[in-house]
Amino acid sequence: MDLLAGKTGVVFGVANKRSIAWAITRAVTDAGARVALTYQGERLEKNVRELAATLKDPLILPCDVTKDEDIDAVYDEIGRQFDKLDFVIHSVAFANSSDLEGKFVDTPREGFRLALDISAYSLVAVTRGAVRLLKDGGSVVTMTYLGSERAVPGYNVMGVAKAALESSVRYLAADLGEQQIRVNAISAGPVNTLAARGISGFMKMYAEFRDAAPMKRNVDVMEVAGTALFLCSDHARGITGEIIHVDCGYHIMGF
Ligand code: NAD
Ligand code: 0WE
Repeated sequence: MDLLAGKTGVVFGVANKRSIAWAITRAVTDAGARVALTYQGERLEKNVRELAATLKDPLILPCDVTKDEDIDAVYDEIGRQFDKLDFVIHSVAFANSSDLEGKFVDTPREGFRLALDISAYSLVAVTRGAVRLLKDGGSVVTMTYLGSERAVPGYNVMGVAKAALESSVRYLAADLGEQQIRVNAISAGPVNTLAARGISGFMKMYAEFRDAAPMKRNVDVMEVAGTALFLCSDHARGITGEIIHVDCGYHIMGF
């Protein structure tokens, strides 16, 4: 069942084997796709190259999403190596750790700017760069979290960035629909990635999420990856501008 046979994609946001982006990479490559992976900086290059060694014909490129010239270079090289692109996975977020604790009201201007640049504007930039290569239309998928819709203690400026990201999904979907380019987000429940584990109180929240969710369990990262695979496939060809919750039903509950 090669859902993505003959398709090509680019994945932004693999840092290590626990990254949601890596789970998505495995799902789409298992389904027959060829991918380009980008890594944030030299610190992560070795990691990403080791992971990519398990893939068939991967392309590995550096990209700091705060740099327009990096994004341009990624698409120039993809244009040279792949004829065209069919999907883009955006799985990138960052806020200063000092802004993910304490009160949101104390967020400094620079912390706000940084979080929104990396976590929201970057979707606009990587989508715009991809358009010329998404010749037959395609699918852009980004990752979000419930903290965009609700005030989750500690998520703070990341919640504001995710609200901007989700709104960007709708405006991008409106702009690019005519070209059959679909833009959607997956709102995942807490996933035990290395980044998440670095957040104080994450494990406690992870356990409380499980008890409150209708399904009484946490989300498995492969459930998120499966949804991304679906969104990249022709089965989702009528879906754009959507935020799909993959959270074992957590968000439907009052308390
Ligand atoms: P992760 O740390 O594995 O992934 C985050 C990625 O962002 C890393 O690969 C990092 O290199 C990249 N990144 C940060 N700054 C960058 C920059 N300037 N340029 C390029 N790349 C940069 O953690 P993850 O949990 O897999 O997060 C992936 C996405 O999923 C994020 O958008 C996150 O908000 C979202 N998400 C995570 C969870 C969770 O609980 N883990 C839940 C819902 C949504
Ligand atoms: O989007 C996220 C976290 C993204 C993230 C993680 C870090 C850790 C390291 C962004 N920036 C940084 N900066 C760092 O220095 N999630 C959805 C996971 C998450 O983070 C939380 C959560 C959940 C869930 C923070 C507080 C409360 C809940």
